[in-house]
Amino acid sequence: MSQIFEGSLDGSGLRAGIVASRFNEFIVENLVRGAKRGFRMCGVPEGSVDLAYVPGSLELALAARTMADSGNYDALVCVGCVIRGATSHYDLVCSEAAKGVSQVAAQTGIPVIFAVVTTETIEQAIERSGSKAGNKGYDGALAAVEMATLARRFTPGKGRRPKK
Ligand code: INI
Repeated sequence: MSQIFEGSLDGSGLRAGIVASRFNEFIVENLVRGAKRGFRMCGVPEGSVDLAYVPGSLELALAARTMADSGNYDALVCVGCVIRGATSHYDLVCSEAAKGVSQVAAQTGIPVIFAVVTTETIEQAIERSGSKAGNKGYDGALAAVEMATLARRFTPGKGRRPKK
């Protein structure tokens, strides 16, 4: 019979990193808090969650790459905020940031989650960073744990079933 593989939200034993942009810091700090809460909820101890700051969302990917290459992390979450009303190059920042982060994941094999709030208005950004539309940092942490635990299913000695 074919097999079905799934990750879980049991983050015990995982080492995680949060990469946070300082741009729109008043929003991003709520995403950082959300991401920390998400990891805590999944049983990742506080001491196993590192935090790195970068100037803006365009720098998230490089810092994530450096952290991924260190070999110290099972999963990373990138948090940031891009608001259309506040920038003339909104589309460029969003697409380059997203592309960069997904490339790091693909190139390193480590889950790197894009938890950047991209909105038309400040009000929408507030909604997605802990008020009525949830917290993208929290969601990102859960996605990171699910992806890291999924990866473990394929790692020898950590849950992979031998081929018959
Ligand atoms: N960075 C963001 O994270 N959000 C933004 O809304 C934003 N705007 O408005 O331009 C932004 N720009 C900075 C960019 O990410 C880089 O830090 C900067 O261009 C230096 O490389």
